[in-house]
Amino acid sequence: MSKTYVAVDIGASSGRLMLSQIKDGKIDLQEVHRFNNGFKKADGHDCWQIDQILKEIFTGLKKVKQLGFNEIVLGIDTWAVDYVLVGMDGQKIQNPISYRDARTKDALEKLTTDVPKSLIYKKTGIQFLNFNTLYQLYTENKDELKKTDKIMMIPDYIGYVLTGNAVTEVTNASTTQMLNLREGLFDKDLLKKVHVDQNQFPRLVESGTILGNIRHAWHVKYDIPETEVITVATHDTASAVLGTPGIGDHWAFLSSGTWSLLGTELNVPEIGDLAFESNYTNEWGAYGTYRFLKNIMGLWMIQNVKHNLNDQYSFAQLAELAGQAKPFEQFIDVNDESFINPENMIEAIQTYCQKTSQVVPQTPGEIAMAIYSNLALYYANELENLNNILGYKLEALNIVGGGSNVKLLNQLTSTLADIPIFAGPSEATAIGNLVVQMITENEINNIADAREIIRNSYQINEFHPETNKYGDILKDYQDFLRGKIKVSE
Ligand code: LFR
Repeated sequence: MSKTYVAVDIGASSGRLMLSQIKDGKIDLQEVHRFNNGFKKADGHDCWQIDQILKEIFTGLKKVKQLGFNEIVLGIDTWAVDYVLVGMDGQKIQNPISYRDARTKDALEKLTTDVPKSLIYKKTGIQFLNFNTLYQLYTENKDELKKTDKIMMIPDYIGYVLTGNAVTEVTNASTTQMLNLREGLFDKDLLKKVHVDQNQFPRLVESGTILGNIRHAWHVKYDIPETEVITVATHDTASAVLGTPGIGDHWAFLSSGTWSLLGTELNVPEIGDLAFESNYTNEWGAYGTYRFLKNIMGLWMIQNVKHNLNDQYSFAQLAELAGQAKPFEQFIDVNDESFINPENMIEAIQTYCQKTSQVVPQTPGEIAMAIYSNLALYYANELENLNNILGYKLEALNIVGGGSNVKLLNQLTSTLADIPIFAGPSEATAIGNLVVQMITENEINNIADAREIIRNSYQINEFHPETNKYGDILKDYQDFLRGKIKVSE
């Protein structure tokens, strides 16, 4: 009988506790608890409700115990780049501010007038996103930073509250854009630039390190199982890629959730000129790998549209309505800044189309189709980019995460990018979190075996290109992105 494992997997829009055991050589997965997540305005900033998140974790753990499990292993993964400032008294100084908050709007530009982008890229290999921890810390109040004993990334902070032990796990720490690739440590010059001392970050650890047991006080207070916490690949995207059952060496992944993370796994970082110019990232992975990828706006757009429509349609209904609308009625650069955190996503899309003198989508179906068809175009364009940078052709695209269920999007992408798609599992992030726990506990040998087990445990749906379906639409879109098709401001 295998041990009982629980993944705490928290994304920007929801969190869940997934319980798992290995049964008959397969990964058995059961959702125990699910809750909403999101940021709220407080003191002029978009803040995560970290205490509420902790409460939900305890509620989930109590449910695990009620199901009859008295002893478990636990791993935590969340989104990246955000952090909690912890004071000398071991308590958080303030609620963590979301990476979508406007405070970092100009920070990237300001910091990189002093320190050249090419130098930062050579040191870190990380893509330039104005919300990277580097730029967030740059905007942080200097006095507040002085009062800070420890800076903890979100999943490390959760692990710290649970166990009392503090570490900085590398898959997530690499997204700070402050880790030096060559030295394997925080970069001294970049730390200096943001007035942070190396000791303010707890010690760096690899994924698959035992953190410790949950504190006795929490057992007493919440009636939860005996729990050993393992520091897994704490960045959700790192876990998602580990949970992706690709075959061979030349497969691409698309982790499709709030963000679309499109890329491939490498054993050596790729920081050449083309990678730099195309703003590709080399995030550190578990077991000596790198996630060579790009952030694409992703399902965030449709999540917001759903809210804007007062949640009267489910995601499945929106996809169905999209299927009844015409694709490619307008070109949208989905990574345009105006979609990062708009007041109203529908209006942001409509304004974009007006400004670029294109057809303005009106009905929910038209809006959803505008999003899906342009996401598919963007994916196809980036796959071509990836092939160019790598110098070889990626042979298949594995889509995981909630977005892997959107058949319309999968089919459009397969056809536009002319690539076979393997879709699933949708819970790859939780699964990636779990398999690192299982490898650490010696129940699975290594990640190659884990991926084979995942392949055998879940249904994977295939999509194949439809020939000659959309003519030169991808080329036209690429011209649009390059600004060749003039758009009026
Ligand atoms: C996905 C993700 C991305 C990261 C973004 C912000 O959930 O972790 O990898 O770039 O959120 O943290």
